[in-house]
Formats: sequence, structure tokens, C-alpha cells
Amino acid sequence: MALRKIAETIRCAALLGSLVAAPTLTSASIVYAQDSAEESSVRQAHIEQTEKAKIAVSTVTSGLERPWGLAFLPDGSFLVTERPGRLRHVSRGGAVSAPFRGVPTVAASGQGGLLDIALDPAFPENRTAYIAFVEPRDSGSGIVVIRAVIDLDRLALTDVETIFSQKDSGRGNANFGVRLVPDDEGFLFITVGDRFSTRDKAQDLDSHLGKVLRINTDGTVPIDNPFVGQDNALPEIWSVGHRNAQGAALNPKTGELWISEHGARGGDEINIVRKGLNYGWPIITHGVDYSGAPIGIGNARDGLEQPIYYWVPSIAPSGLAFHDGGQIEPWRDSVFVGALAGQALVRLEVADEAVTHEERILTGLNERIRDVRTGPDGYLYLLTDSENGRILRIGPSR
Ligand SMILES: [Ca+2]
Repeated sequence: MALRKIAETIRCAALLGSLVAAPTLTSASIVYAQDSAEESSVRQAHIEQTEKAKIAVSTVTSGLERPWGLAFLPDGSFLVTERPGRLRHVSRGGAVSAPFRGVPTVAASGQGGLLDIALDPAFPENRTAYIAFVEPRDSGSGIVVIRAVIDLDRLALTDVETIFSQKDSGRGNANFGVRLVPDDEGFLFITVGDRFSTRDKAQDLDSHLGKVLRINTDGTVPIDNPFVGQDNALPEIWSVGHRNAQGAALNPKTGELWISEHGARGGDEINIVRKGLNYGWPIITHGVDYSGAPIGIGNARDGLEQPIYYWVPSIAPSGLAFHDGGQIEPWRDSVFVGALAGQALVRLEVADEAVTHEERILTGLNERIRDVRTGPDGYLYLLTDSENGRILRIGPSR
């Protein structure tokens, strides 16, 4: 443990050194400071002056391989998935456990593998988590969601049950999605990507590809889902016409589901997802294909929903979080989006259902941001997407 901490401190110092040297940051206010958090004795924080707040960014832990999904346990510690197929516990102080036993075999290829994790809202009582992964199949692979009991003492998943198995299998290894969002009423939203080469399936009601799904947390289908009882339509579908949503969260003010979606070349989107609506992909988009060729019919059509915000060029959004009640008071009405290709944390100011301002934060880290969430302690937490992935914590600089 001591050695690990020393190595971490050296890595952190190296990072800070490169930050200070980065020409893009010469105007930013970056100094060295000791993290004031009680659980860290040697950790240093990176201080950044943003438009509305001076923030401290500290490394909770590092050395995670392609961390993908983050969940907060009641004691302030973490569960984190690594895309190659491992689930780990991380203590508040940053100690990383051995991999959990009982995690199913995943098809770890390209963008696929062990993806999101979300805890049941009643986790303190039932210790239940939902986990999404890409399952190897004879016909390629497909998305599966399990529910399982988290046994922290034995570092094991127990009582594992499959609650969703994607109908479609495929051999491509891009655009899987997947984010999991349980609500307080016993429903679980699942964002499923179009699998890249099968984008037209996003409009096919007989396919799970390119949809937001809504199931009961026991795996059954809610009777009030919009396509229940309709011929040639899968009953789990909640909304249609999505490309690859890798950010999703409930708006604490309205209870509605907000998602971020990757576009192709341009056309990344923020959407407010509503029952039965069609969000257009690949009929309409604000982007073009990677070749530069047009996609679909243009950027608007009656009956197809417009995003509330979009990016041209793309930032590659992953992770989405609201900050209501968070530690950084001036950010309380902001929505945060991680950017992979964009290598930034994006802050969006929102008034009702319109984005009124965008700010890009942490651009000097030169890190792909895979996930962003507001913790129960009100800090923002990020996962960086690399072979030496980190959990970062952002709070006010005092
Ligand atoms: Ca759209």
C-alpha cells in the first residue's frame, strides 16, 4: 500500500509537471496545493480557476485499466468497472481491491466489455447492483444486463440474474452504449447503441439497437411502456432513433431522463428522453458520415425530435451528471458531460430545456473523460479513459 501511494504521488507529480509546462494553460491559475480531504495524507490537488469557481481536482486512485462505470457505496467508497472485465472496490482513500469473483465472461473487444454499473436506490437494504456488459455469443456478441448482490466481504457477486438480453447479436465492436439508470419507482433505463454498421436498426421497432429501453428491475416489462402490445415491436423500447448514448442521468428537478449521444462526424447530442418519441437517427442528424458523406435526409423532419443541444465538431460525449445540491455552489444548475476525443469536462448551463452556455474545463489534463457523476458527498467524480485510468474528484478550492 505504501509503495502504491508513493508511485501514485510520483505519477501525480509528473502529471502536474506536464500540466504546468502545457502552453495551453499558461493563462490558467494552476498552483500546487495539499488536498484538504481527511482521507488523503499525501495526495496533491490541481487547482484550476474556471469561469465561476476555483476548483481542486484530486486523484482518488490510478492504475485502473479503461475504467468505464462508477458507483458510490453508502460509506463513501466506490465500485468501478474496468472494460476488460473486472469489477473492483475502491476505498475512500484510494485502495483498489482485487477483482470481484462472479463477474460473467465478457466480450472485451473494441468498445465492448464490462460497461456500466448502477446501484439500486434501496442498496443500503438490498445490496443490489445492475451491471451491463457485452456477452460473447456464437453469432458474435450482444448486450446483457444482470442484477446481482454485492458481497463486499468476499469481493463477490452473488444471486446473479439476467434481467435483459439484447435480441440482436452482431460482430461489430463499436457503438454499444450502454448506460444504466434506475429510478425511484422500480424502473431501469438502458441506453443501447446502434452497433455502428447496423444504424438503420435504430428505427426498427423489432430491434433493441439504437434505443432507450425501460424495464422493471426484476427484468419484466412495464405494462405502460409505449410499444407494449404492438405487433413487431419489442416491448422494452421507451424511445427510438438513438445512435450511441454513453451518458445518462435523471434530472433531479423534473425526474426526466437526459442523455448524451455520440454523433458520427459532428452531431453529438443532448436529448431529453420521453416516452415513445423518435430522436431521428439515422434519418436526421447535425453531423455527416466519417467519410464526409451526408447521412439521412438532413437535420430536421416533422415527427422527429431535435436535440436540446448538439456539437459540431464532435467532442465524443461520455457520462452525464447534474450538480444540484453539489459542493460547488455556482455550478448547481449546470449539467456536466465528459468528453473522450474532446479531452475535457464540459459544463452546460441550462435554463428550463435550453442550454445557454458551454464551458470546457480540465482541457490541460489531456485525458479522455469516460464518466462523470455527482457523488452523494456533493463532489463531482470523473473516470479517465486510459490504460492507467484514474478516479478524479472535483470540489471547491478552499
Ligand atoms: Ca437525434
